[in-house]
Amino acid sequence: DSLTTFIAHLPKAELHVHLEGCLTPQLAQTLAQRNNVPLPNSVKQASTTSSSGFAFHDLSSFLAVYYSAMTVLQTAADFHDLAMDYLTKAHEQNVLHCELFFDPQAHTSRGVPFPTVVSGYRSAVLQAQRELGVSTSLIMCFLRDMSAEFAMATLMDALPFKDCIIGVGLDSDERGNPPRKFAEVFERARKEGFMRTMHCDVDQVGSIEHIRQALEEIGVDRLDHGTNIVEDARLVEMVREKRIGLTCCPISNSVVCSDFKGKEIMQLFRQGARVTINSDDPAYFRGYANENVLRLAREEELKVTRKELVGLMKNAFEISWISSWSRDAFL
Ligand code: ES4
Ligand code: ZN
Repeated sequence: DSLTTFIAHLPKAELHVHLEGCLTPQLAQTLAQRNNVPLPNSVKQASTTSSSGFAFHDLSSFLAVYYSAMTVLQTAADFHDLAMDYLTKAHEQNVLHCELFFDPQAHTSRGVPFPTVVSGYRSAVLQAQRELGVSTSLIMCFLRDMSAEFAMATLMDALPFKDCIIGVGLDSDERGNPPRKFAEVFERARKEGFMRTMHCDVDQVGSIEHIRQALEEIGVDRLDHGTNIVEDARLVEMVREKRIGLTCCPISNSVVCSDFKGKEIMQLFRQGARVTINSDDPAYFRGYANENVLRLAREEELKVTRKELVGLMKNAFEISWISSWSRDAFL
């Protein structure tokens, strides 16, 4: 219909996609064969179910499947192919700019060297720019359920790769792993010139305290999810005033949270907070950029207008970490 067409044609930016979350069961199968490694059970299951998707029902079961499937990633060529697979789909959906999360510790902890991961991803970034015209940069996430020491060592590994890694983030299991645990790592990252963001999802921890720490103690440049900030007028005023962006993910939320959070997203947007719509782990939640925008736009009671859809996408370009010169070209 005309709404679908409108969204498909809208120029988009993606600021919250995990590269490892772009691994489809099909690609996992190809890589397992190519590398002669056993097919992880999670992938076997995904390929035999009638819906041909990974099986999980909440964040912990999602993360278990997510980490087990990525063991098929072994060589720089694998990381390259994974990123190209996603960037090709993004390009088909008129995504002009991507900032892609990746989880190096999920690979280095099983013996894949850091430079193998980043050099594979980097060659895809360059190829996408060259062949598809998609501008792309990488955001390195620390796994918050691992130690701060491991995160710091990973930050040191990243220093030679500042040409393609634009910032750092924090993801994985939030329970018991507050932003404060990584204060020193994020301070060093700031001094090294990296932009900084963190996953903060009230549904995982039951309180707004992690959002507060990320904003007030760490001083992040962006918040990933963070939608429940809507409950705290003082923090909403802070993100508005400091123009701190929120990267929200409707379809992901509909699986791992109580709700897709459309009401909160639109309330924040209408209050002038820089909210954006993103796809998180598209191969797992089975929704790319267009599907996530459509999920929000289709919700009758939210009464989202086309002008507001343009505004949401404009926010994404505005809070992106591309140079202000290229940003002006997009806007
Ligand atoms: C993630 Cl949905 C989600 N939550 C936390 N960490 C993640 N890493 C990849 N997807
Ligand atoms: Zn995420």
